[in-house]
Amino acid sequence: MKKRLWSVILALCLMLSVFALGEGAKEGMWYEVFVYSYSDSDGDGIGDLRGLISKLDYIQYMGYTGIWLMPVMPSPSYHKYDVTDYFDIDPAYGTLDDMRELVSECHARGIRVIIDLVVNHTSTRHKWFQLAATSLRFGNLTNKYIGYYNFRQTGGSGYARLDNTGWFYEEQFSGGNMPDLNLENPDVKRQIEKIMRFWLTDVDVDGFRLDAVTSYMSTTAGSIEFLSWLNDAAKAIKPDCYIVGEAWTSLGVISEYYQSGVDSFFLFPASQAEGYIVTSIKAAAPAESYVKALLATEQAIPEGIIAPFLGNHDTGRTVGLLQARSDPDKAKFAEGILNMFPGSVFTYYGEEIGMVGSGVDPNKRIGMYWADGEITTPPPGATRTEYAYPGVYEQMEDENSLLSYCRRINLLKAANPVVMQGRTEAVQVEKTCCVLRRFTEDDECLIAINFDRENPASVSLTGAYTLAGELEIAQESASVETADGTSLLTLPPYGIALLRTTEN
Ligand SMILES: [Ca+2]
Ligand SMILES: [Ca+2]
Repeated sequence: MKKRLWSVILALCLMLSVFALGEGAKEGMWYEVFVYSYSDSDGDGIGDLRGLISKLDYIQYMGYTGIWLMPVMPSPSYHKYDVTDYFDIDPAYGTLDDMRELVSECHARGIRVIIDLVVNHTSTRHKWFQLAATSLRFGNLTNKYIGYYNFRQTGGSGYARLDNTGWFYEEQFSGGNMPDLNLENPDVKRQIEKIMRFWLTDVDVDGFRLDAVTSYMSTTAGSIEFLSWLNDAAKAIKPDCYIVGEAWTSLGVISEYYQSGVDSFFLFPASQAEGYIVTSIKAAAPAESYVKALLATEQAIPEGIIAPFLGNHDTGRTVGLLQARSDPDKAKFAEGILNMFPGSVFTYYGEEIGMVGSGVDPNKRIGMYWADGEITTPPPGATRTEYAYPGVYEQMEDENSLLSYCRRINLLKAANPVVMQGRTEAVQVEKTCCVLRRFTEDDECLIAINFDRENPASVSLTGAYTLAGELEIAQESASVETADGTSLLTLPPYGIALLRTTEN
């Protein structure tokens, strides 16, 4: 009897702690999952929700606190960015009940779930477009669905002809059979609100990733206005939901988008080969380059959650960006310094094991490599499926693997949330080494980074500090020695350390 009571109390405590983790701060370690390529539960060659559910223990083990699912709604394409029904799950992925179970299994593990919400356009096969097109073909201009899209009788850039008619429809993503919705139409807005309510309440997701927000309207101001409306509508339904927008543009324009009140916009200028992270690693004065980019980002985004990432389903992967196919240390260090940006860092599935992929889109979205006998099938059109590093299970066994390093990053940040929630002040910046102060109103720490991959770095700091955590590349540790109110920090090559004042 007593034993059972204890286990009930223990279970309650566990539930409360998980609840506390999922609540409050929206900053976290996010993991982007392409369901198609992640894990296939029934052997039909297509990854699915039940496959993903079976891998949640792994995602939790890695320390990710949230997952972003690329579109899961019914769609004729493998990538599903052209939706035919906003209130269901694509049958290849499973059912709404599978989705509800996925969300509840995530929540039980302290993992939040956001889904791709694609409302700039629909599929041409969506019933709204089909009904509008049929009416136009019969010369009936009164059908209300015609107003859901932007039809006109002249062609031009961004317009496609409606087959066998003199009508053209707006299509910003040409050739994809993806007609743009008329987001100024109040009926369309009512539909979007209904869609958000369904996923936030009925399915209990924790927010959305908004696709292609710069294509919403013809001007930035127009898109921002629409985003403000969308954000208010979503937060009225679920006040703590998290929304992140895809504005693939410059820091200056991204900064304008934050005026909408949307929590985050992906920090595209940090990503890819020309982005802050990769260019800093390659720069002659890497620490200076990194700190400059970090401070400029915070200045441009004084409020709102920064959302840095290295690559996603539309870009090359980190190992390719860095030419690090046989240079795991460089790949680790890139993940390390990316994660020393504040905010919500997004990691694309497979980045944690150093997957490669470039060229045509399907190559960037190939199957997750779990083990030699368990490689998820690539999507149609993939021309290269090769893997530079071992699979998940092998890397889990290896303390020095990229996977183990990525896991240590997440654990370090979970133990020191100020890294995610704080803002930055440069304490010392030299050519290849920097010390940053990361602070919130009630917490602070120092982040020290050695960008030199050959030589250790030594830094003298005023005050007594202790090592609060570190990310070491090859089992070489940082050390701090304090005497007479001064601390001498030694960082190994590519070392990253967190320091706290000894009084804390
Ligand atoms: Ca399947
Ligand atoms: Ca549009």
